[in-house]
Amino acid sequence: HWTHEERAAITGVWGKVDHDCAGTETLVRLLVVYPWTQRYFSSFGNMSSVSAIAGNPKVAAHGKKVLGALGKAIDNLDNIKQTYTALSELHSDKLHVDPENFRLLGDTLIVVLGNKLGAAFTPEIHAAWQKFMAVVCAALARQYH
Ligand code: ZNH
Repeated sequence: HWTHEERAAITGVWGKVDHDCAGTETLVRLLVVYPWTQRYFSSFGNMSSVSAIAGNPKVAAHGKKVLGALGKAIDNLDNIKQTYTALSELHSDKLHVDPENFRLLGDTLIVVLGNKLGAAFTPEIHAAWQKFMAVVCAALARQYH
């Protein structure tokens, strides 16, 4: 269900950005802009200020992990649901993450990508990434019941 242009937009951006850096920045922004998301990361230590969050090594490591998982979705664009079955079960049954937060993370990542790429992040590329993140969110929310 992806057009050739959408595939090119998704993989093209992925090839251009530093994943670790984008992952860390996305998670920092999520935790700063939507502070209620911090409740899921009580084991991560100090999140008392923007600089504490930005300097928290566990936040950075987790941001990288999340982007690593997005890379798996990009490698399996035609099979995202199955790729995320176990991850969806984990977020539902063990982590109890409200799936609304997946959408917030997707929107935050898109802001970060837009910032990094500037004019190269065209409206068409933006639209393809919005569709991609919507599919990712749906796949992650799939095992909730
Ligand atoms: Zn998540 C974990 C992915 C979103 C919360 N995650 C995780 C992991 C991964 C992920 C890969 C790891 C797993 C293992 O270890 O096995 N996520 C992901 C993705 C996304 C997400 C892809 C989207 C896109 N998460 C999310 C959100 C939240 C979360 C939004 C909230 C807010 N996660 C989480 C937690 C955890 C995870 C809490 C656990 C951490 C620790 O370390 O403890």
